[in-house]
Amino acid sequence: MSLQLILLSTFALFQAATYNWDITYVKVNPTGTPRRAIGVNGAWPPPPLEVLLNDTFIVNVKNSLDIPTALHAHGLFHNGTSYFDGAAGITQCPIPPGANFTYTIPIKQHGTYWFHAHLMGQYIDGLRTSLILRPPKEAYTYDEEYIISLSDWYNDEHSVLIDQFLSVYNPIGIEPVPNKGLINHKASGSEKFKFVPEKTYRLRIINMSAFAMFAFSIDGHDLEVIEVEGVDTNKLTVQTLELSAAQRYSVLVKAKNTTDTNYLLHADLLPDMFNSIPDGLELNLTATIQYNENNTFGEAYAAANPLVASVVLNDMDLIPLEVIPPFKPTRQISLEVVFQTHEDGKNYGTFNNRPFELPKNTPTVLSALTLGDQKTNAALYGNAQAYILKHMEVIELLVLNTDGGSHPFHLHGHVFQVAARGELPYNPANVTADAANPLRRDTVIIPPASYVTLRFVADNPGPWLFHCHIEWHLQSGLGVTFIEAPEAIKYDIPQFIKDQCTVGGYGIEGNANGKLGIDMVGYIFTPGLMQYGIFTKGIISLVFCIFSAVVGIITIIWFAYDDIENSKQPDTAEANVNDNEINDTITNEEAISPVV
Ligand SMILES: *[C@@H]1O[C@H](CO)[C@@H](O)[C@H](O)[C@H]1NC(C)=O
Ligand SMILES: *[C@@H]1O[C@H](CO)[C@@H](O)[C@H](O)[C@H]1NC(C)=O
Ligand SMILES: *[C@@H]1O[C@H](CO)[C@@H](O)[C@H](O)[C@H]1NC(C)=O
Ligand SMILES: *[C@@H]1O[C@H](CO)[C@@H](O)[C@H](O)[C@H]1NC(C)=O
Ligand SMILES: *[C@@H]1O[C@H](CO)[C@@H](O)[C@H](O)[C@H]1NC(C)=O
Ligand SMILES: *[C@@H]1O[C@H](CO)[C@@H](O)[C@H](O)[C@H]1NC(C)=O
Ligand SMILES: *[C@@H]1O[C@H](CO)[C@@H](O)[C@H](O)[C@H]1NC(C)=O
Ligand SMILES: *[C@@H]1O[C@H](CO)[C@@H](O)[C@H](O)[C@H]1NC(C)=O
Ligand SMILES: [Cu+2]
Repeated sequence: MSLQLILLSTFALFQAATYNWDITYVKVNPTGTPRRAIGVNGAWPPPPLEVLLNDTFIVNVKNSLDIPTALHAHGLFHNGTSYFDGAAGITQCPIPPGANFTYTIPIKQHGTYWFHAHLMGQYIDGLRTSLILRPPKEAYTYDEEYIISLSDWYNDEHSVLIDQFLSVYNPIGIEPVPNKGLINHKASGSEKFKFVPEKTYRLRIINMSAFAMFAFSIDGHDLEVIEVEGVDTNKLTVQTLELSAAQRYSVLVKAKNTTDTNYLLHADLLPDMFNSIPDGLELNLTATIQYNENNTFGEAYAAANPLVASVVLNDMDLIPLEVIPPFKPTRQISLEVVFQTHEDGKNYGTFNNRPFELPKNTPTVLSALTLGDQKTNAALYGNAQAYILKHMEVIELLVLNTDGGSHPFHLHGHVFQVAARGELPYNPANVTADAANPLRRDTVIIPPASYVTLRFVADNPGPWLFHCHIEWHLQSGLGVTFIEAPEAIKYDIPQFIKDQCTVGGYGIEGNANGKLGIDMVGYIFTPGLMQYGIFTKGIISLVFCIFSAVVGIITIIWFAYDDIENSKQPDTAEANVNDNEINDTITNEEAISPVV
């Protein structure tokens, strides 16, 4: 029996939830201003996704855009298959226009997740939807369920906004402010959730925004939190939840016993981070909790306005149902959030002054697999800002936010324990991290002038991003890559992924520069980085740079001379080769600009 047959018959033992996604441009108008969005199979919003625990989640992607793309299942561990994490440039190459890519993801988790583009801020253009993973039996019983997705919406396309944002004309890094907020991809006031008296509803609230932060509440109703990002928790009753980009909660809501009145559901955009509030941006979004189609909002609404007396969730109070005592860290990594203007006049968001960028050539996962005994040399991963983790090391990330804004940080491939959170200055002597069973989640908000300590075990070999989920900040460099246990990576990358790298002009082996060994000659680092010196052998590399520059100049002169010689006898074949090279360079540069 061939290997393929064996694989097929093994797969047959499991069910698969298969989705065919043709990624296309679609004309949409959710807010009164028509624009082009990125949708699926000619429609927008993309369909919601659902998979049963232990089934295989399969998405057959066909890229019908004129730009590359990639898709990320947010919050999934991809244990043993990190090349399906969808982080373009890190775990795969971008899917070239016209190409197909099949994500095959065995589902070992349950809860509320989402699926979104992970390249160049494309999800801002609408390529985002819910992903619900269902266990055979939920931890709590309820009658019905609604998914409530909250997102921000811009009248311009991401490419326009990114150019404005990462520009010398924006040296202090003012982020584009959304034009509208949407509830379930619809304008405020349009969405209705029908409630039947006495029933219990599970609301799965997903913040899919690129920038805005929301406060969520329902007039006259308490929210009983039961899940945070795939982790079931003890019930905790609150009236308001604040969600930052990429965060999710499930709450149980008990319906009233009469149909006298309808209620408003609120998702208020918190404008603290907005530099200014554009005309027409309604901050307080609403939807209807509809008990009675003939009634509007009665006295109960005014009396029960949660803004009067509201308990806001402190996520640190959530206690996971599955008890995991605090991990004992064996290594601390300290990451300080710094926004500053760099040598090229642009404002970069960084950890420890080092802006993250995609590798210029070979994607990180293929470097980790092919660098041999150099795979633990962090410098060879270029501006991916690699930290090499040893297998089973217990990591404590100390994240210091000295910035004036809140940032939601997301770790791929894990949930982390939130051991402590507090105001700066950080003083280890007065940090109390004593919860017996600390909060676990995959995206955490760090308020201005605060720190958090996050703990996880390096038990998932592969390259994993840790980044700010405010899309603008990731674009400007606020991320690092953990190369987790590169020596323990067991898999081989499927051939079609390597083929797509080749088509896109990327390398399939060696360092971020696409060269074997430690040769980083010619690699262009992010402006401003040189002064911090990530190379221990910086001076040697500088000498090599100068050497290669000189060689480069000589080569150009030599080729120019050669061309003059050739132009006497035109050679069509060679001209074609040159054309291709030029095209490759263009595709490459577009795809590797400092965006994910
Ligand atoms: C899922 O698979 C695991 C191990 O493969 C097994 O222990 C578990 O019972 C399965 N769960 C369901 C719901 O099938
Ligand atoms: C991509 O998949 C579609 C089916 O979804 C198929 O028709 C098409 O030929 C495939 N394209 C390539 C380049 O393989
Ligand atoms: C969603 O996240 C964004 C970005 O952090 C935030 O501004 C917005 O208020 C959040 N929405 C909700 C409903 O929490
Ligand atoms: C309906 O709910 C209200 C408030 O929760 C309670 O006072 C009342 O007794 C309930 N009525 C019935 C018929 O259950
Ligand atoms: C919008 O909601 C915020 C709280 O989320 C509240 O402080 C403010 O008064 C509301 N604004 C309006 C116009 O209702
Ligand atoms: C709403 O009004 C319509 C027409 O008067 C009626 O048929 C319907 O039953 C009413 N619905 C409720 C929930 O009372
Ligand atoms: C923590 O330590 C600092 C000194 O760095 C001190 O000023 C502060 O009061 C301490 N905070 C608490 C809560 O003890
Ligand atoms: C990954 O799988 C290994 C081996 O089964 C297991 O020990 C580890 O806990 C898993 N890690 C995650 C994050 O799922
Ligand atoms: Cu941020």
